[in-house]
Amino acid sequence: MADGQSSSSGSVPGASGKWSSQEFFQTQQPPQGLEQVAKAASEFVQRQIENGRKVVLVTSGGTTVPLERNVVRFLDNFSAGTRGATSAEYFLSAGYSVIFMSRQHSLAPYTRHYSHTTNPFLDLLVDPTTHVPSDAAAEDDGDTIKVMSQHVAHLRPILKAYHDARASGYLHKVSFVTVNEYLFLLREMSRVMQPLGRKGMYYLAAAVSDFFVPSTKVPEHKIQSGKGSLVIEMDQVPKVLKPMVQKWAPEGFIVSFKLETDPNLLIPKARAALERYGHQLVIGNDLQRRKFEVVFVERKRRPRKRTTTSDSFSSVTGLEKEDYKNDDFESTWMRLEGGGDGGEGGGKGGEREIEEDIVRELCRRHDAWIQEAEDDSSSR
Ligand code: PAZ
Repeated sequence: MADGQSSSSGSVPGASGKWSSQEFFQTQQPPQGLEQVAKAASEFVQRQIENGRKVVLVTSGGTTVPLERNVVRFLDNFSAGTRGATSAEYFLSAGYSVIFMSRQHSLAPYTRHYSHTTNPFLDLLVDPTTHVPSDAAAEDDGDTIKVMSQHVAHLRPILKAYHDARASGYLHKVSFVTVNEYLFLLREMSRVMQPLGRKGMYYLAAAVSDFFVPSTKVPEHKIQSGKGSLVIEMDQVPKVLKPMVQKWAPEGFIVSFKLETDPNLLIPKARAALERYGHQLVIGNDLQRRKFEVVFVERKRRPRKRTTTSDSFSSVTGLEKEDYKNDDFESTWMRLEGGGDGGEGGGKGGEREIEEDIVRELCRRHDAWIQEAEDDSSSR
């Protein structure tokens, strides 16, 4: 196949349950309004290029697999989008412009701190019927709703960063719901970012379904009960990292995430992904430990760039370097001291978040990646 993936066995796309990305994009329905979404993103990218800024595509949240075309039921996964939303904030602070491609209604940068489950916004507000007059912040002029004074210190910097991000024009949002929408959008956003060359980073933190139901097999109406158990046959979602690396974003700095529940699979699967797709980095994480422990798996650097991984990590606490056998790859664990769980919406005031360390290390690697190309062109 043109994209280098194994084809399905018959002439019918996906006949064996396996789809090449080419077959997928030729036969599945693109999301409505894709052209306009791509146009808006392209204009955003052009503005960032004019301003000389680096851009990162952050994918975030889970994808659904609808079981009916008039969708009543769908398969989903656990991801709330914490990793993506949190990382997007740190990328913005690090001077990146961000295309935040997330699952509709999942957590978003800044607003994530006041998720309805962990930190309901109404709980922060003064109840005008019981306000305490001695509390200056609680005085009610009948027109204004006040935030309780004990929450102001936490809210103020977040509110400022939120407004700064909106006013700056450095944050662009795109949303998806289904895995099909995600795949079409990923291809489109990658193409749109191509003109950035090495200044584009791709941070693929969304939890993407490995299986889907092709459009030809999705019933139009709600599946009826009464015939006993329901058997659903799903096909394998095409592996799009390979065409992404080779065609959609050939110069991009591509970081994928690998989630496992069996810790023994984490590094072997991450290495296999690097070998198969040839991108820059896989960040492995275990479902239960993902908020305080991740592992960077990457190819060993060539000798001419002798900023070793251990050097580049030296400023981060809780990191251990570990050469994984004597081969071409190395894995580096990153841990938050104390192993705290920041909760669904992220840390409460003062708690450290592992995304801060992840993003700092990625920025360093991305800069080296950009520099490498500049060195190459000046030595020619
Ligand atoms: O969204 P969240 O913060 O709850 O979880 C983040 C994550 C585990 C989905 C992410 O770190 C990740 O591993 N994404 C890739 C998952 C995968 O498809 O393997």
